[in-house]
Amino acid sequence: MVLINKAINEVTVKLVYYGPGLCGKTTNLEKVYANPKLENKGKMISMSTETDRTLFFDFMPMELGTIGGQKVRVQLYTVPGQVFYDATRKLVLRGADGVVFVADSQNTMRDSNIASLQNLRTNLRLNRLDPEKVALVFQYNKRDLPDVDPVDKMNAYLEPGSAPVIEAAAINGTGVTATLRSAVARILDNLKNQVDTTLTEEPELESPDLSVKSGSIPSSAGAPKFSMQPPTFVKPILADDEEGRRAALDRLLPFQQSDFEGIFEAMAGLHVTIRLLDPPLHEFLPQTEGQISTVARDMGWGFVELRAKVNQLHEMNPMLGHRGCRLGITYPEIYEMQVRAIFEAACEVKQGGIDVHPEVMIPLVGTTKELEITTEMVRRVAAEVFKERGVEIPVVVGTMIEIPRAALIADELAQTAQFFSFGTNDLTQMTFGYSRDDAGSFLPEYVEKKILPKDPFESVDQEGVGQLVRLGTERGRATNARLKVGVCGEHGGDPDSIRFFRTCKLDYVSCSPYRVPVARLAAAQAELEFKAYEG
Ligand SMILES: Nc1nc2c(ncn2[C@@H]2O[C@H](COP(=O)(O)OP(=O)(O)OP(=O)(O)O)[C@@H](O)[C@H]2O)c(=O)[nH]1
Ligand SMILES: [Mg+2]
Repeated sequence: MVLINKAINEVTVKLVYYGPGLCGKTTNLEKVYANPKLENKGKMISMSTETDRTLFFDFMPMELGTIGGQKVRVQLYTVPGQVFYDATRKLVLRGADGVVFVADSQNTMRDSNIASLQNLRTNLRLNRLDPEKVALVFQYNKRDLPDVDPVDKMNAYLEPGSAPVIEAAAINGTGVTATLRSAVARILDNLKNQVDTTLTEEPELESPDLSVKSGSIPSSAGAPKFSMQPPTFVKPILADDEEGRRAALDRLLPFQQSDFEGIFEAMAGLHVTIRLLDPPLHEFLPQTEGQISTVARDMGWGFVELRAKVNQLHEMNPMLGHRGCRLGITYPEIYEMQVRAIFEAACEVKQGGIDVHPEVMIPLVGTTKELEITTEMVRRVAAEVFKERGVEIPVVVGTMIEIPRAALIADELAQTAQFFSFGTNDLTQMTFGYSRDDAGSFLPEYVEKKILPKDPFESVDQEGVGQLVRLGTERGRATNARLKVGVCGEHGGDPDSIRFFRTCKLDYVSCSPYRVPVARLAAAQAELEFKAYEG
């Protein structure tokens, strides 16, 4: 909302930087802040998580001097890009006069850019702002990287229409000021032409419901309900001994429990699959010197001390390192805390009159022993909670099948697991021996040279990885005919892969919320096709 102070001929406008996670919104503001040519800036206020991801917003007021006889003040905001911060994004957009949509130009970010732009439009409407009229500027960021899509290609999928498009490498400061100027110019144009940016028709009251109704929710992705920064797994992992870990985990427990309660309430009686902590260690650890010093201050450690600890935990191949059930077995208190949080939450919600069906999923299992140890732990902790609370809930434990060895021994795993979920991202990575994070340097050429028909991380490799899915399912069901089997990962939203999974007789696919509509349609089509075929 433009604030005009006629007495001193001054206007204040609100400009929001929007875009997918890690596209560079905060970096834009930091570069504006650091640019000595842009004078009269207020202090930049950032509220971020320990890993520098935006938690609420970044904010910086600045004066742009006199434009067209009017003194112009701009309030710059960013939103948190991570998918689950939607409520905050909506709030920050309130009263925006202009939006810079920062797209991440890397070719792997296409879907995230599209989803974020769609989410921007929805949230503008929910704030009674007309997406067609609010001053909008597109910034295609990270042009310095090698794997970026050409501008034409991005234009084709983002359809900026008449909105200006500015190429940028915010990290070097390139395009940052041009973006800001362009956005402010658009806002002032609107002002001059007296464009009313409020929506004339009634907005849909709720954003379209894209929630996965029975999906797997990584248990580290907590919906933010708190006005303070919640603790994270960084402290338990950095702690020197079990006692230190337990103390840090005790602080984390209420946050996890509260997240699970929210999830169970929202799912109201539907099955909820919760994967225990899975990401590789380095995703929790501070990386840059700035991050290390923030965490050190927070933990009351010395910088050098913490840096040494981080170095000690450094792994050469984190995706193949100390993660998933390996972490859960060597630091059992981590999984115990998560399981306690799940069942405390389940009991609480059930006592409140809502039916709950939690299913606990163990990640990265490669041997029967790993599954047996973790399953026993889940059942033991759940039983403790039930005894303390006087409530009983069925305990269902299953496993991810994402290590090729797990697919091969699926018959044995099915003696313990009550369900399987093929994690086809990791399964693809480990079957091909391609690091998913590094394959961008050769996969496009492989596809171009027809060495591979498609990027196997986008559409499942039916010939190789698919064989493991089929075989794992058959072997698992040979032990337990009623075994529920599904798939989770990017492939769960890819129509060709979904059709293939149907031929393997999988029960469900799980995918990111934005892919749910496509996945549902593809699953329905596959079902009809096979019904017709099978007569
Ligand atoms: N190579 C390259 N990296 C960039 C560029 N802009 C930002 N980055 C990097 O991308 C990462 C994310 O940048 P941020 O500015 O924190 O992203 P954000 O959009 O604020 O992310 P969230 O708010 O946490 O979703 C950081 O490591 C930046 O250094 C760029 O132009 N080129
Ligand atoms: Mg940010």
